[in-house]
Amino acid sequence: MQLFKRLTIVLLFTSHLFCLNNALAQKSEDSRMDWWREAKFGLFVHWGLYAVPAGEYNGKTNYGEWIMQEASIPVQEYEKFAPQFNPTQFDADAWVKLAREAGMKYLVITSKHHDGFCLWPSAFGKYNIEKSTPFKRDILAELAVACKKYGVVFCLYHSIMDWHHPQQNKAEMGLYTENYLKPQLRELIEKYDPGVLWFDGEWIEEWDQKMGDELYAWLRKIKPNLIINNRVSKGRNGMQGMNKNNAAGDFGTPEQEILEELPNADWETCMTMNNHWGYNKTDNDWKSTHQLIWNLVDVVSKGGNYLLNIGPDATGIIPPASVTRLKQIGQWTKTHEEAIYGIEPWRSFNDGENIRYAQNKAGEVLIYAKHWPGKKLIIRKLKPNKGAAIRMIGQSYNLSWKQGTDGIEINMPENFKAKENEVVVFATKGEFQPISKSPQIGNAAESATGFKVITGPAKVVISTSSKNALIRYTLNGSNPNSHSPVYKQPIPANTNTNIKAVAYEPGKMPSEISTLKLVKGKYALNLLTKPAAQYTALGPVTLVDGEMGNNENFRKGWMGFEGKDVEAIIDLGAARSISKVSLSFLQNHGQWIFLPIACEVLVSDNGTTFKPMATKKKAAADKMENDGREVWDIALNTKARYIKMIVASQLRCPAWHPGDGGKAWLFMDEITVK
Ligand code: FHN
Repeated sequence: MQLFKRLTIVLLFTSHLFCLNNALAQKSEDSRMDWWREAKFGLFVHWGLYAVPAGEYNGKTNYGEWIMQEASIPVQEYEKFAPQFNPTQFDADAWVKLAREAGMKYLVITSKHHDGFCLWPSAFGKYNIEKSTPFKRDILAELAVACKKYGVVFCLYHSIMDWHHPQQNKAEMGLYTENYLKPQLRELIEKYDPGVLWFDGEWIEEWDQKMGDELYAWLRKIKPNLIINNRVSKGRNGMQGMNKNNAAGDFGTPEQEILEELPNADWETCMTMNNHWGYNKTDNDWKSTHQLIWNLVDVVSKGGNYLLNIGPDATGIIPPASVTRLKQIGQWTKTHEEAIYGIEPWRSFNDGENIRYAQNKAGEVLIYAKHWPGKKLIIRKLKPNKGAAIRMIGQSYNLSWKQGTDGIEINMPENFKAKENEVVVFATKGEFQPISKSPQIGNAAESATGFKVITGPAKVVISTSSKNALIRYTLNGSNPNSHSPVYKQPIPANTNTNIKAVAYEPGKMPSEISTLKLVKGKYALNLLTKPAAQYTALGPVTLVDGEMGNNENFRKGWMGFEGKDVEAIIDLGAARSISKVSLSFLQNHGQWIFLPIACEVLVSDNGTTFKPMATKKKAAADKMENDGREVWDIALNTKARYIKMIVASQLRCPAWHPGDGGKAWLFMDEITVK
């Protein structure tokens, strides 16, 4: 008996150790994750001293929670915000009720952001709500109580990076971790019992994977069922958020973007409603409720969670635009609960850009349409079982359907009037259908980016590798169908054209829709490097359309490339004399955007063999450099038809940057040729 008992203890301990080192590599069977996987939708709250300046400092108004760093505010200056932080309008019950009614089942609030200020009466240090502000109340305790009342799981964001603590430096990071970081984490767990610890700021050079993995194991010993994100250690692949190695963490953390594929791992996209995490009083660039609901659908169809952010102001008020959106989202989730909770990915998550699939525990396939489909909805990857009812979620309709030449046609109810921009959902039992291979429009580079810049008459080739496939296309952006023209020869074009094409292979469903946008620019530019999905602007034409990007809201008019060099070729159409080429770049240290370190320019007459002409170099980024646009003029004084530019990115954030080692962004805008 004794031996058996000892053996059991050893086995239990071993299995316990194993799960303590849970890496993100694949979805663990760990039941600890069940509530989180079921929850799907959470509220992120960025709140702290940065709400006092509300994004403004020295006349600039584009700051957020990074204001101390981006506006280079000395610690003693920034500490003066503490006695001004007195959020007397704060009402934890109202906040949590609003979140729950939006359909959110957990809440993650910044216990301590990078500025080091603590939103709870910590026994460690004085830089906290009780000892440094007139407010003194325990914000976290009030929220934890409200969360319990409404059945919302209380969770905490905690920054490893700390701009306030004097021991956060290479030499004393061990002391900072043992004497401050861990005692505060233990305090937070014991006082507030968070369901998730959401780490951030792990990119600093003072933190490494060994420290992160050890912290993960240490925390799991204190609270075995605690869930911890992958920013506790150093496995994250930049803003894409998933682990690229075996570093600890229970879920990946894509930020401001949604995975484009189905990963075999737990993940959660965090996103702002406007462009700032922390309160910014001038930022009214709000995503629509429709887009936010579609983001939620897009995420859950790929098995992820959606953590949507609010940035309350310094009085404790949630911006009205955020409240409106949360209430409108709640109106939708209330009638679509079965389409969000308790679902799993189906074998394919999409059918084009405006249809998503998922499946529920009853074995029905859910079909999500971004917009009201009109008389009928056409789907391709799912064929309902014979006689199977097609339900409309939240309504009491059973819809008829038939096999059409463009896919399965589901007939919408005659007398149902969907609201403008309403996501509609259907459910039925059925089987996956193999579909034809999508055609390629333009050359490989163009079909990868989805754009082609033209300066005049052009001919566009549509091709497919699948034999006896029929290609049908449209030129006005509408979806091709079985009545659209058949592709027979290259398509002539001489102006902005939105080409869409579908392939029809015998015995298969029509292919997914391929698109290529032809945009008329000053120069025929072939961008050989794919930009980040969320910084594509108008496509390559953005670089040659004469429109300057907006330095404040750099999502407008810039192309962003994360952690890679950029290559582009301009075709002048004929050999021309060229005095110089000018390229403009953006620098914004706070957003990890850096100038290039070099730009090499080559020329050619035939577009294949290029002769190096000039290179402009620049030392690696310097923290004292100003943010904003910089134009690089590179003299050529030559005659040629083609100009190739190879732009060498900073690639990684420099050692002095908080993002040290993290991927650096390169933002490009206008390229002009003189
Ligand atoms: O630097 C932080 C930022 O302030 C914000 O907290 C986001 C939200 O996850 N995380 C970091 C940027 O990646």
